[in-house]
Amino acid sequence: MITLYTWTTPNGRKIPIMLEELGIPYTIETVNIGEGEQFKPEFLAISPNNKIPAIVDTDADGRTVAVFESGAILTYLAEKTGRLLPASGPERYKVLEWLHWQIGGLGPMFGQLGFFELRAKEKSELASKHFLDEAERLLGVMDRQLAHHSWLAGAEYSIADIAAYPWVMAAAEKMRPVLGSQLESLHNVQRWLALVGARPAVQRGMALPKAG
Ligand SMILES: N[C@@H](CCC(=O)N[C@@H](CS)C(=O)NCC(=O)O)C(=O)O
Repeated sequence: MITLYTWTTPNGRKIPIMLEELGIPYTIETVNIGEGEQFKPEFLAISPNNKIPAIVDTDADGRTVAVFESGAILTYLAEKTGRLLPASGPERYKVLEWLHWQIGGLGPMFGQLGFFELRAKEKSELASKHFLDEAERLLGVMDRQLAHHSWLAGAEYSIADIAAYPWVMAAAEKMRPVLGSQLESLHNVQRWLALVGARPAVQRGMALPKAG
């Protein structure tokens, strides 16, 4: 049985989407990062970088595997089930490329843009411009990739799509005042958003975890 430690943020929603897609049993433990629950010693024992998401997978003999970092968790679950990540060959590395592109680029840059544009009490024109330019560049890269491929990493739906979707939705919703007009002009990203968003597992996963 898998226990998922997560919260209502883009990184936090990737793993519920994956687990819903896989249809394997799991339970959710919420970690309210607004209340500092990510610093509790019992959570740090699983996720020493004090960030969600994390999982603990316990097998029938009581042996446990704990994994933190959303990209590592998606890869672990894909390999455990043989789904959404090719086992070998060039297609595997296309999925890993776009997964790592999201983890190292899209997520951090959108996160920084959200901080400087929406949450920081002190405004910084330089920081806002820097992260807006980078967020727009990344969305342009994504649009060009999707001009030639149905899904982010190629012809098949994969963990790369699952990793990127909650972040692009955050750009379309919470970050709409800064990224909305560019996003609306990116027709390939719009097509992809509709395609991913139509999946029942994505709809269920995006509604998790329940914050209460
Ligand atoms: N690279 C990490 C990023 C995880 C992350 O930034 N999580 C945020 C929420 S979206 C968090 O837990 N923040 C709490 C903190 O920084 O104290 C991943 O992909 O899992």
